[in-house]
Order: sequence, then C-alpha cells, then structure tokens
Amino acid sequence: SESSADARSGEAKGDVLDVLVVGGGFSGLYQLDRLRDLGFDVKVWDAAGGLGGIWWWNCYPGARTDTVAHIYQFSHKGLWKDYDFAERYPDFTGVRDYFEYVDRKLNLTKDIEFDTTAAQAQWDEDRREWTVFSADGKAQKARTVLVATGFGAKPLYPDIPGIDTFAGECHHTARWPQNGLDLTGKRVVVIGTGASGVQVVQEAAHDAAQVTVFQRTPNLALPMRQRKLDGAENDSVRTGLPERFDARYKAFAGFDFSFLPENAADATDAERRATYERFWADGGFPLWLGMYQDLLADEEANRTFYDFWREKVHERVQDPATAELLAPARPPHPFGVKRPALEQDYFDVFNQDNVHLIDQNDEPVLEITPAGVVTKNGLIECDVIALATGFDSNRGGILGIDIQGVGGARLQDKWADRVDTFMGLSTSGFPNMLFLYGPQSPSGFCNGPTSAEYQGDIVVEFLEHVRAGGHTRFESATSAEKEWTAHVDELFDGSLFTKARSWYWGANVPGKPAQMLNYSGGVPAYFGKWDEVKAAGFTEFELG
Ligand code: N01
Repeated sequence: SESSADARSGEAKGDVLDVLVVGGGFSGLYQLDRLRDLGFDVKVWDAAGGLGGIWWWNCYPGARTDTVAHIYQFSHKGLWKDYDFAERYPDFTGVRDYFEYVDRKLNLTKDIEFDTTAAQAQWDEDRREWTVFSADGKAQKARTVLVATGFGAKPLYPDIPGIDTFAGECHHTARWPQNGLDLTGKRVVVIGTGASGVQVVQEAAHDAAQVTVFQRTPNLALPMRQRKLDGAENDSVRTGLPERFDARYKAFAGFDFSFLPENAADATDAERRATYERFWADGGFPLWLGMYQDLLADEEANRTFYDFWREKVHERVQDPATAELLAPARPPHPFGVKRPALEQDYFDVFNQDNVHLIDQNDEPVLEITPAGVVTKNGLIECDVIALATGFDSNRGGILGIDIQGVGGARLQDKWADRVDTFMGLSTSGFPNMLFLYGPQSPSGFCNGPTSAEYQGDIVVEFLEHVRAGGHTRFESATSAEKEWTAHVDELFDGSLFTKARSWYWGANVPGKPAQMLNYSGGVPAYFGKWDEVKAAGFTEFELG
C-alpha cells in the first residue's frame, strides 16, 4: 500500500493519511472500519463532542428515529447479532447507546478526533494531497478526503428580528443543549412543524405549562406505533434480519419493504380503504413508501390517501378549526412529496388546554423580544423557543467547509448557483475527494444506515481500484456530472415532488437557488448505474 511505501521511504507514518473522513455518523464510521481493515491509514474528524453522528446534535426533547430500530443499524460484521433495542423506534439516547456498542465491538474511537470541525481543505496538486484545517487550528494531510457530513449538518435559522435579544432559552432543535432543558412548568414556543417540530411538540405538551405551535405547512404525519421491545422480541426479530437486510438493496428507499405492485387508481373504494386501514394499523413508513406504487406519481390516486389521512386526523382533534388547520380540506401538497413525520400523540395534544396552534400564514412571528414572540395579535410571553426550522440540507455541511481544489478554486463558488456531482460522489476540480450521503445521491430518499453500507461499499471498492492501479490521483469528468445532473433534474421535473417546497430540492432555504438535491430514481437504479460504471472501467473518472 502507499502507506507502507511511505514507511519504507522514511516518511513518518501518520503525517499524511491515506484517508481523512470528515464526519463520524453511520457513513463515516463504516468507512473507518472498512478502510482500516483493508490497510488504509485512516482517521475521522467529527465536529461533535461524542459518538452518535446526527443524533449527537439532535438531542431535543422527543428526538427519535422514524425508522424501526432493526433496520436503523449496521448489517456489517454481524453486529446485529448481539444488540437489543429497547424500543421499536429508539430515541437519540438509544441511537447513541447503539453507537457506543458498535465502538466497543470495532474499537473505532481511537481513530476519531471529536470536537474537530473541518473548516478548510486545500488541494496541493504537486504533492497530490489535501491539507484539512480545523476551526481550532489543527492541520491534517491526507491523500484522499471523504466528506461524510450528512444531510443535516447545517441548521437553518429563521430570520426573525430581535431573535438574539430573547431573555429565555432559544435553541435550534439541532443545537439543543447537550444536558437538555427541563420544560416542566415552562411556556414554550415551537416554530416549525417538520419531523423535529412534531416531536418537540408532543414531548413538550406533557410537561410544559403552555405550548404555542407556529405552523406554516401542516405535517401530514403518520402513526408511529411505538412500543417497547423486550429480549424475546429482539430475538424473534433477529431471526428474519438477514433477509430484511438483503431486501434493502432492492427497495426504492433502502428499507426492508417496497411499494405494492398495484395501483390505487385500479382498486375499488372498498379495496383501497381496506388497504389503507391495514397499513394504518401497523403505522410507520410503509404507509408512505410501501403502499400502492402510483401514490407518489398520480395526483388523483394520491388524493384518495390524503382524504383517508385527513379523516383520521379529524377523528382525533376536537376543535373543528384546529382540526382544519392541521388537516385542511384542500391538501397543502400531495401526500408524501414532503417527508411526513411519524407521530405518537401529536394530533391528540391539541385537545389539551395548554397547547395552541397558530397558523403562521395568517399570524407570523413578527419579532422576538426579551419576553417572547410578537405577532399581529400581540406578545406571547415564553421561557423557551424551539426553532424547529430545519436545515440547509444535503449541501450545507459540505459547503460549510471552505474547500479549495485545483488552482485554489473554491467549491463554494462552483456550487454557488448549482450543485454538480457525478452520482453524488464527486465533483470535477476537486480530485481525491468523495462525498457520502451527498447531494444528488439517493440520500434523502434512502434509509441512512443502508446508504452508509451500500454507498459506502462502492466508495471502498473505488478506492481499492485506485490503489490497485497504483494511481495517486482521481477526478471525475465535467461531462459525467453534467449528465448526472441532467438525469437527476429530469426525474424531478415531471414528478409530484415539485408540488411542495421541501428540503429535497433546497426550496426551504430563502435566497438559495432551488435544485433537486436528492436522486429520486430509487436505490436499485442508483446501484444499477454504479454496476455499469464499474463494468465499463470507471471511465467517468480520470485516474493518474
Ligand atoms: O426540518 P423541516 P426538520 N419561519 O425542514 C418551518 C429529518 N429528521 O428538522 O414546511 C417559519 O422538515 C417549515 O415550514 P414549511 C427528516 O428527514 C428526522 O423538522 O417550510 N417557519 C417546517 O414546518 C426530516 O424531513 C427525524 O412551510 C419556518 C419546519 O420549519 C428532516 O430531518 C427527526 C421557517 C422545518 O421542517 C428535516 O426535518 C427530525 C421560517 N423562517 C428530523 N423556516 C426523525 O427521524 C422553516 N420553517 C424522526
């Protein structure tokens, strides 16, 4: 390997890594373990203070996965054989506990530097290596940099006048205090009703004196059907796991289930209803990505599910005006083209006296003062403000690093108007750098751990290919990224995803050009494409 060659030539091992991985979530940890096994000299930098990836940052009240635990883990190295999950949908402490377990098994943290935020990366063409600088002044050289910062590394803050003057606690959900905040008896304002907002509201409603929820777009949230899992249930789930892991590769979104090979449009009302009820009883993402195959493509068929969903919500919310705001007669957008949250008692808590819903479209927050939030109807005094306003997703984490490629050209400039990648993996002008879970990969449409392993495998395979050929430089061609971008855009253009201004296409970030940031052709098509790339000898890349 290159590192052993360096050792022979007397260069201190460790001075120049084979690979620096930026980000220690599922993807980063997987790279560390696989590459280390293959003899690469590799290290991980993580901005977080400890293990957990995105679940280190997202420790707001109620933060929990929307994927069932057993599919939200590695299939790698039989790790799944010895770990019991406490709940069907683990909360952030559960996911962190799982990461600690993985660390005990794989001994990862010895090669991870926490509290280390990559601030800048500079490519040295002569030496064919990167130098990455941390925000606190560390420098690390590496022949290859893998950017695994995840889809949600850059929180999006609302631009509200006076936000810094608030005298109480005001936090973005993804920057919640690590030690938590006791909401008991507090007056809480929650801005935003995405997956994060829904979870905070549910949790806060139990303890807080008052919860005021600012909704801009209703969340077409689905029942989670959470429950505790005992050892016996973990054992019984485990027996079927190898097949379920394999199924992920063949499923649109990398889960262990696929769309029904039937159309809602072809079913009778009674058949449709029976199907919806059956899926409703089980809850979870199969209601979204496992039902009739035409629901996310045919707006009329989609409407049949929306109406069913709306009826279910109205059954649970007593005040008709509140029910109408949460689940309006006219859909805010087709069901499922914005990611639905999973809820436990989200809709029920609006029946409590301490929970109030405000329609931001009619009554936005005009200003924040030391005492609370101000709307056209006056001051709402509060002690805590939760900004559940989402992320500059997919690209924000990468662009948070000042990446300077060939000739000092900045990625921030190259991507100022448009992101361009080859398969979400690489971009021309930035050699020896690959992205994991990056923009224009299935990312937002793929279960995280599935992507970490399957996309992770293609990255490892590619790096092995480069090494085996004795190459020290790789760069994807501009033509390859133009084609890929056109393909991603084309899939998006005719689709129902255009009908909701979501983070899938960056439409949630004010002032930024919107562009589809997630490959919507599905996991099997994505890896099918990679098989072709590999069979043709990686011709999209120049190897030198
Ligand atoms: O963010 P979001 P999120 N003024 O962008 C509103 C994953 N995740 O953190 O819809 C006022 O979805 C915005 O309104 P609108 C998951 O993939 C997973 O909740 O744009 N309001 C919206 O209601 C998820 O999809 C889990 O009209 C503003 C909300 O804030 C993704 O992360 C848990 C505003 C933002 O919702 C993002 O979810 C949490 C403004 N200026 C997150 N800006 C689980 O697995 C935005 N909003 C459970």
